Amino acid sequence: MELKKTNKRRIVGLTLVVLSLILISGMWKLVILGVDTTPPNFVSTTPFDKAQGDVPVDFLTNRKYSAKVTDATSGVSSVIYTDDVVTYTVTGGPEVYLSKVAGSADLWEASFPVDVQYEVLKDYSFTFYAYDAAGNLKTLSGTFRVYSALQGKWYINDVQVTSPTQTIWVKTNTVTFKFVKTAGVDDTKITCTAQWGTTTRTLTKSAAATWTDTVTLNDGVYTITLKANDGTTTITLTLYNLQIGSETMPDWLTLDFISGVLLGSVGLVLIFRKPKP
Ligand SMILES: [Ca+2]
Repeated sequence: MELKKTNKRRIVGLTLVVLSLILISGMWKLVILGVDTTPPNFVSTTPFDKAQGDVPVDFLTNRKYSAKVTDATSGVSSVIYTDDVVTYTVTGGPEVYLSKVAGSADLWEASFPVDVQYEVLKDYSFTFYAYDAAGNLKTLSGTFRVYSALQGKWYINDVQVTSPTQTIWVKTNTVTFKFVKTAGVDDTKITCTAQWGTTTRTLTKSAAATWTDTVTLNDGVYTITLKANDGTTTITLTLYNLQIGSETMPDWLTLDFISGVLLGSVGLVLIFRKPKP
């Protein structure tokens, strides 16, 4: 009995020694084998195909390519971007490698190479490539176009012109026209004019996205056509009733000279009495 116990102990001990030697020598390796045959999925990209619309001009100032890419199985391992400009004009490489954005689950970004420039309203072909950890590849190709339609607000002596039927009263003969761009292409491509009769005034850029012109006008009623052009399209606003000078609004047309109030079917009617000279 004693001999059998000793043998058992010896066998167990020897087995442990052999297992230890295997582990120490590295012959034992833990291998996890996963199967992933599905390529990554593009959720969104910038730039994007023109079938989805124009890429906003912010793209030219932000100077970043970006892609949201997911892969549920092995995960996205790399995202690459290329287009006509990146491929043919940039020295040092035909493509751009995007980096995963820290703190984001699936956003990848890369800055434009320094010498890359795009023009508005020109078509460029692009391709994004995304690999997962298993080597599956998904590509996304398209044609993009950069443009944002010009939008802005017109002011006359800081009163916003909102409608052609609006009447703007100006007591002084010094009139300032102002256009403030709220969306659109680069300021250098924008021209603004104010026009009446045979006169056309071109506004000058006075601040970022702001153009102004100051002019002295005789008393009277003016029809003013305001135009802003971005090199491609012109937006026009015509104001039919700009009243210049104190003569256009009588002094006596104030509450001091109300001589009566009527409440009729048309609403409240105020009656003014013009004082005798
Ligand atoms: Ca996958």
